[in-house]
Amino acid sequence: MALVPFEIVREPAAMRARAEDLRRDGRRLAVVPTMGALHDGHLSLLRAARARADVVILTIFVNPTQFGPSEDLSRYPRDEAGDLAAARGCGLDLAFCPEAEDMYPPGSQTFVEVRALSQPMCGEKRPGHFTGVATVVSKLFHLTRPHVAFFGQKDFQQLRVLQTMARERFPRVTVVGCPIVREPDGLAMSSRNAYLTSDEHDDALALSRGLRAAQELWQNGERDPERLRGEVREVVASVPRVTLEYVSAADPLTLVELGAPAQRAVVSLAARVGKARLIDNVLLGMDVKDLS
Ligand code: PAJ
Repeated sequence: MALVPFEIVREPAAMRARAEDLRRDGRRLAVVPTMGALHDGHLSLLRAARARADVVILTIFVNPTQFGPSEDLSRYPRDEAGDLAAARGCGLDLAFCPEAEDMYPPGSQTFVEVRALSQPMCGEKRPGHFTGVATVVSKLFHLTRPHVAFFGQKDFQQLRVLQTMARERFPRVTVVGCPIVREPDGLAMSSRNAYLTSDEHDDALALSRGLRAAQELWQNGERDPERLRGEVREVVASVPRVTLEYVSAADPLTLVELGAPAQRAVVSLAARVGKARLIDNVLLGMDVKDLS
């Protein structure tokens, strides 16, 4: 039995007031921030939240400040009714679905920047992206007042940026990283997979295949970061319609590229397939739940 009746909140001030009330009643609050177009990856976060809190809050907000001028903000998939139905099946208690003008009143000029972690990898290709992410999640934390927040390993750099922001600015919020949920064929689930034709979907399997090959090398004792990167590049290069943006083998805590063998690594990539920009990664020598 749910502790509170399901509700949808749209006004930021009403969200903050509701969260304060729930806290005063002694409830433990979990938040799962999303941009909607929910798939099983998002639902896995909701289930993890359900297991660790009294009240599960889902936020659905396509955050304009994390999209570059030539990116897919206007065509990002949206399906609020479908999202709410799927999320309620996972025990959602409250959905916060604000409007952009309410999250960013005209003239807004205060942003949150997590410096070093936002620079490499996707940060190089998407200038300002992680500042947009850190800014909106900071606003969402202020409004939903969570005890615990859930993010996916799928967006590994984002997870590290947000864990660092939380440690420095919201030390009482526990940020939990959850494993990547994949399609049965290996493709990491993503709202942007909706942009792929079925041929492109098949091409995109090269990404998870490349990462699996690197993981197998690691399991066989390979620790040379350049060999791990090379393996991924080679597998992905066998599918000409996949354009790699980068392959990285970095320290999972600092995201600094490894220059020498290490005891743990995150091997990540970004690639373009058709109209989609896809990312994926594999964590080697450690588990996502051990990051904080
Ligand atoms: P979005 O892409 O909707 O993802 C919301 C959350 O779901 C993120 O924490 C993401 O890592 C997680 N997720 C996505 N695909 C996943 C998969 N296959 N397996 C496990 N988790 C997965 O990430 C964002 O939105 C935004 O940047 C946000 C944090 C909401 C800020 O706007």
